[in-house]
Amino acid sequence: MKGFLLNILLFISLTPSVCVYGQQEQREPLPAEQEISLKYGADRLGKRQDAAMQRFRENRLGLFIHWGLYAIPGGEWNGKTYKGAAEWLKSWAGVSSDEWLQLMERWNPTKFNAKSWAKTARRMGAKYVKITTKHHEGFCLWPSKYTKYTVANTPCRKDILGELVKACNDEGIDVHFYFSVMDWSHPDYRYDIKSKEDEEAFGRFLDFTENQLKELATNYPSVKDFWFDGTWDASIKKNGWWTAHIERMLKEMIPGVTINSRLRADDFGKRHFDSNGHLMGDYESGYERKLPDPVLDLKVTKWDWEACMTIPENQWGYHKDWSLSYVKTPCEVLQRIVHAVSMGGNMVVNFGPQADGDFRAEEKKMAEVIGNWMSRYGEAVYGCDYAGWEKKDWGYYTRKGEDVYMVVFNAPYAGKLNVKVPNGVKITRACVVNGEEVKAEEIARNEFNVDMPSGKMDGPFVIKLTIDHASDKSDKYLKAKT
Ligand code: JFZ
Repeated sequence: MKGFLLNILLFISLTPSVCVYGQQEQREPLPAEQEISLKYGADRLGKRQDAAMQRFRENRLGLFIHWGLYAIPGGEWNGKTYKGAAEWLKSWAGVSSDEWLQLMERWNPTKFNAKSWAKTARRMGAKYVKITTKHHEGFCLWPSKYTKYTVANTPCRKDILGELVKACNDEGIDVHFYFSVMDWSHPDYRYDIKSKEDEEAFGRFLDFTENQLKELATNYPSVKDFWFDGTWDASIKKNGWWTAHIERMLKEMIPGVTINSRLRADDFGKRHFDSNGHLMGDYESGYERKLPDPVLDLKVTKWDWEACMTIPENQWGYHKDWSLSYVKTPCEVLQRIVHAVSMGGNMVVNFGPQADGDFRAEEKKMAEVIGNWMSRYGEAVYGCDYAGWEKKDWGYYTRKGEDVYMVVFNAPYAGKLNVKVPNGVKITRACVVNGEEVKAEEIARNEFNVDMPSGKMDGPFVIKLTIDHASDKSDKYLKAKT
């Protein structure tokens, strides 16, 4: 709890006063007869079951990429280093938009190679790349015709987004678009609507944003997902109709496209979950610091969700100095990936490439270690879901059909991994994935001990359990009683 409060305080202190992030409070949905009628609430109840959603869900691991002008100063402005998120530097250092956007003259990522980014993602085991088409600063990685602040007007001139989409598609990697509605470069953006003038300006801004989204969907029709951000301001909350309209429009333009809950606000400005407690969009978008508790938060297994995480603390864009905060180890990153999957969610791990277009050494190493682990144990991640078994201290369960995986992060000195099985379930075989078979012994009713592998395990490992739904008649503990 203390850690949680500290995180919240840290987060609030890092957050400029102009924005208030929407909290994803979710309460039990109201009984149907007490529901209020909403024009812009959830479009659907329960999980989407179509093939595109299935694919989103089965991919499970994504690579987030935050890349924009902020990579150039890398957290430092006029000789001063700012500890906050590098992609927010404009705000921390109080830089005007005009001055900030002059960074475009220095946008010349000579080492950028879309193919090598796509290969890094694939080797890491990521099934999709989520790329910032436009972050809060307003600079577009594609040559948008609706603003001059784009890659087209830089020394590099390349359509970074187009190249990446093509390279990823060639590698069999899905592309998801991050898009910030809040745009610091646009004079018509408003944080709130307090006058007729605000209303008119923001109306023009919404048209501009809609045009950009249409442009993205038209020019890059293989995009699989739009991940909206920068939607927490009062101005957008007062225009819930627009968020519902945009979701519908994109879905008409790109059949199967998936959209995160952060886009949406309902008739009353309620975000993520509507005023009746129903999820809007196709999946809840959350953050690593709010990963659901594996015991207390099982409600999240009722809907699709995706969390994203950074390697240092809350640094998404490139920051020169990673010594300013704790930097997670590959094992800690893996644990969060598996934690998410064990509760029916996806995880997106973030990289913030350098201004020259290369990934920093720590990120390359991370991709390699995660990739090696995924190539051996990935079957416990891809296509897996919540297993429905009681959580144990040694790690997490994931499940694919009748196969249950034990992903062990904390090896017990006792040498036995205790497993509580649901009623009527027997473990008939236990085998380290791509390794030896281990003994699974029934030690009490609904309880097994699985042996630790005899070989040396130099990191988290996975045991695959084959299970059988034995009838109660064959249950020796039940028999002993009668
Ligand atoms: C937002 C952005 O402001 C940030 O720059 C980055 O792009 C990130 C992926 O998204 O930041 C947030 C928004 C909400 C939370 C955390 C970071 N949150 O609800 O915990």
